[in-house]
Amino acid sequence: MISTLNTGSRQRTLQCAGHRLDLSRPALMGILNVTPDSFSDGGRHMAIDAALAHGRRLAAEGADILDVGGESTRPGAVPVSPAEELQRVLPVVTALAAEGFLVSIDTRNPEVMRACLRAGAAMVNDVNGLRAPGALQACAESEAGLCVMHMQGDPQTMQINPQYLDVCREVAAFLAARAEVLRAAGVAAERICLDPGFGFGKTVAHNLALLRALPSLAALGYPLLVGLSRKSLLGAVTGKGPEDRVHASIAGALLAVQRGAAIVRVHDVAATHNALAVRAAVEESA
Ligand code: HH2
Repeated sequence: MISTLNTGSRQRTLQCAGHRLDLSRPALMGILNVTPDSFSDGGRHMAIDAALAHGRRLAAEGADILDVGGESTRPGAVPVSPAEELQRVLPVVTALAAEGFLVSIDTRNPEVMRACLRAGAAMVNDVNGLRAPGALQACAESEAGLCVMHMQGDPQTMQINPQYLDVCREVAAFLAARAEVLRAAGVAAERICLDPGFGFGKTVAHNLALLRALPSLAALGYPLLVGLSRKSLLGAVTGKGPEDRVHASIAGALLAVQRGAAIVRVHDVAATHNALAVRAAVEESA
């Protein structure tokens, strides 16, 4: 039996330090990778000026959150040291937060979390679900919004042979249990969102099953964040390489929102924003 802690009505906001993110309509998280090796945009925004310009462009195109990452977590990626990761992300987080943007730090590392929260990040996005020693403590003490993601294994080996008896039940149980741990550590429900972790220790069949099952994950009572943008699942379906998965990514974002996603994490903000505007026009005129 899957326990649901947050049994009240669906959360319509996510509290992220000084920002209250409106979730009465789908929110957009723009991806800003400051890495040499991310699977689709690695090396593009390594220079600080380029990263800041890209962040501002994503916001102008309609991103509600700027998700800054300094470590690729693509399958097979080699981990970077906390010092290296910090050197990449800290100037970018500091500058964009100072400009008033809602900045999220995409990290598994408690040291990076703490430094970025001090520098003005209002959200922590952890693909490891805040399971590293010290991660939960680093975040619980803050007022930041927290994204807890499901991942089977770790990035270096997770795609070798992912196995589940029932992927949807197992992911739901994991997310519900992590939300309970966060609540027990004093994190308010309004600060928590959950993510099934598309592509993180999952086959194409697992990813498709999870996409179909999003409504049952949304029923856990926390906002759902979904990241399908340019992922290999879309390559498997379309036969396209990462750069040519924009159209498939839009389809993925729309399907996710229709199935209950509150936040979609995307590379192609302008295109996704337009697609969601069409959806909103249809829904709101009904
Ligand atoms: N996917 C990636 C990174 N962070 N965070 C959340 N919450 N959900 C996701 O699905 C997710 C994530 C991987 O995508 P990307 O950042 O584009 O690539 P890389 O890890 O190679 O930098």
